[in-house]
Amino acid sequence: MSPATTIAPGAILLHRYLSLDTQRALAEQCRILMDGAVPAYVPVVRGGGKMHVRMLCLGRHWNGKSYTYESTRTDFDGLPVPALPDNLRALASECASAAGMTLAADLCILNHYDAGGRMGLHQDKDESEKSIAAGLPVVSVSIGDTARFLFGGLRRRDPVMALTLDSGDAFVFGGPARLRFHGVSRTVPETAPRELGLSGRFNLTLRQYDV
Ligand SMILES: O=C(O)CCC(=O)C(=O)O
Repeated sequence: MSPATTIAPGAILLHRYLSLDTQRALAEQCRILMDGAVPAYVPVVRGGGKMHVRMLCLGRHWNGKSYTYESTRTDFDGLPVPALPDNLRALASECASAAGMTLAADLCILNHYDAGGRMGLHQDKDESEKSIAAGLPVVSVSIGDTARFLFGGLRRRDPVMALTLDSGDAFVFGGPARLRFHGVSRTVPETAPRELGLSGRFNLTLRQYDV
């Protein structure tokens, strides 16, 4: 049983929650999904900037131009979003439960960070109003290289703490932490467990759009 550390009210870190075998299977599944018939891509967001990750949404597609969810990728290639695999839905609910919360995930944003990968401070607030009002958590699962994860407050200017997210970690933030700003300032190349045969870092954020 991996220890659950409360980082802030509603924000729980499950350090090394996933076994190496599970990490290996997930890394392989992520690779296959990202290079599949509906491949990952680098989103261009509203202001015209390119994100610094490759992204693939499952279950619902997050449109980086409109900041809304949709069933086809109208901001990119018009392809239908792939289904959310059952094992990822189950993983989300297991992690949420280990953190004392409940989640019936219906979507996942899967990102791959290469050596220069990062993500600016933002809130996850594009899920339904009901889901956010209920404080349903986001479950974030990390596989591969270690990341320097930034976790701030409810306002952009609030102080930010830096956490280390290692391969196999699950970070769950819901309830009063659901709308806290967060981001990734950098990844640490070559830190992924060798057994994964993985270059870079996968991060899966599992969310529940609807209540
Ligand atoms: O990669 C991470 O740890 C965070 C990802 C994230 O913030 C997001 O997908 O919204």
